[in-house]
Amino acid sequence: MGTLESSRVEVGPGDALLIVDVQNDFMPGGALGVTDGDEIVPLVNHLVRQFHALRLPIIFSRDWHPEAHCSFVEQGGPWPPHCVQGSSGAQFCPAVHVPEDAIVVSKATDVEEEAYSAFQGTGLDVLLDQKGVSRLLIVGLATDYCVLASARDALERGLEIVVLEEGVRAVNVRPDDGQRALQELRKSGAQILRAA
Ligand code: VGL
Ligand code: ZN
Repeated sequence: MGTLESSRVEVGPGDALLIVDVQNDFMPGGALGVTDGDEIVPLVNHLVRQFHALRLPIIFSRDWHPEAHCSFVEQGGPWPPHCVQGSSGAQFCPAVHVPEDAIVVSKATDVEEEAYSAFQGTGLDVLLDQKGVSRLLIVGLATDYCVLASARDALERGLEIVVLEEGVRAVNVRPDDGQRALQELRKSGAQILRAA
């Protein structure tokens, strides 16, 4: 057992850490840069170190699109091309520590299907089940898309959810999309915590 200094959450067996899409293209200056997305990196690294020391599962999701993915503007989708498989923009932000034994889950890999959730088509639910995970701590990018969709899916699958507010940032196509996403998750039973 250990306490996360940053939030006074007690973590132990049954807990896992899900880090959503901390990829270059979602960092400021990236193809789909999230404002202040880089500010979450110190907290992410702190959590990674702590979960690693406790030998608890650490999952990194990544947006992993084929070229000409349906979500790209040229294909009629809403987004500029981003996170194309194998590109530098799709790499994890180099400032983020990815342990060798971390589990990497790739999503939205089908050219004709958008997938914001780390559970969509990845088998993540089975994997968490096998590892006896009952609660997921979620941080990453972006609050209003992939964090929201992943947390929703986790709640639907009966997992407990903790989202650390300092560990997420939003795209905010509408200015308060991020806050709305957290509000929805709170109403659905997720714990939304601020650092102490
Ligand atoms: C995401 C928009 C498009 C995300 C992915 O990771 O939140 N947002 N693709
Ligand atoms: Zn995407």
